[in-house]
Amino acid sequence: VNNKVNLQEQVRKLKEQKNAVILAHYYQEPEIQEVADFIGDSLELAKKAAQTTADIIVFAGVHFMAETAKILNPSKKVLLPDLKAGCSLADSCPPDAFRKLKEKYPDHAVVTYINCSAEIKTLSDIVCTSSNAERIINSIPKEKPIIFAPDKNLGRYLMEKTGRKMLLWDGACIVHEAFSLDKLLEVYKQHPSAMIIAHPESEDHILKVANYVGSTSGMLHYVKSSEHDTFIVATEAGILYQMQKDVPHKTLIPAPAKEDNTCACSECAFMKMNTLQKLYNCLKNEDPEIILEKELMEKAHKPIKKMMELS
Ligand code: CIZ
Ligand code: SF4
Repeated sequence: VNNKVNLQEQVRKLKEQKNAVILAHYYQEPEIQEVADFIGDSLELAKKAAQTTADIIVFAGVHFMAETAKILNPSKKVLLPDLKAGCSLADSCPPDAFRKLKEKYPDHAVVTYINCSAEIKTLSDIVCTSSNAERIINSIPKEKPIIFAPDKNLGRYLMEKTGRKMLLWDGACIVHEAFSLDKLLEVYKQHPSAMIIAHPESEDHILKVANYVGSTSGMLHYVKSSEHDTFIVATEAGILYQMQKDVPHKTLIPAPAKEDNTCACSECAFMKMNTLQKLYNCLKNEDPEIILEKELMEKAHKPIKKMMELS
């Protein structure tokens, strides 16, 4: 038998036996998305994690996402197929350095993008995702100064959108900073009727030429509801799988990366550390598991709960 189909069958069986739910991010490989109970962006998956009645959550995504699921479900077992599936953006904000910045500006409200470690979340007043960031920032009283971390590109974009000045942490995502403006414009020349759409983690010069800037779910919605039929997509290329399913007759072109990598587009290598085989293994062995200290979970839960209440 075909190994993939066989593995998928076994994953589905184990999932039933163990009352497990599989949450997969849009950036996961199609063969993982196919066995998932829910596919979504980080906000949608956090909401699913908060609602689930399963005993085990298998999180096919990166570490901070699985951590968030654990924080929302301290008594459940949360598994991540590969514990090394990290995030360059989360890593760009180490807790000690961030604590120092926070101490220097004690009067500032701390807003953190969900792409950060649980420890950074414990230092935050409120968490946001790219889908709700504007609303979260607007919820903070006008006179209150803000520290925004860790993504400087999203932070700069939000400053423009909200008119708020914010102190930005100097972090970024390698995947979203990999797009080449020159190459993007070359592709655009060949498809002059295309709409350029971009995730706000992308650099300013990319956002400036984009027709639409939005979160993962925002971009999916835009492409579905737009009357245009060609799109150049500046975000992680994994999104194209769901997007093409939504709009089978439209043309989707991944924005080209600066360096020619294997797909000439930008893929998150951390996300791709999860494989169908590792997913199967972790469900079978119930390992690797996300383990967090109780106190850390309680502290990190507060700013996530505040976000959930506002979104
Ligand atoms: O990790 C990411 O790059 C994103 C955009 C996640 C998400 O789903 O918001
Ligand atoms: Fe982190 Fe960027 Fe990968 Fe998202 S795409 S998980 S922000 S490294």
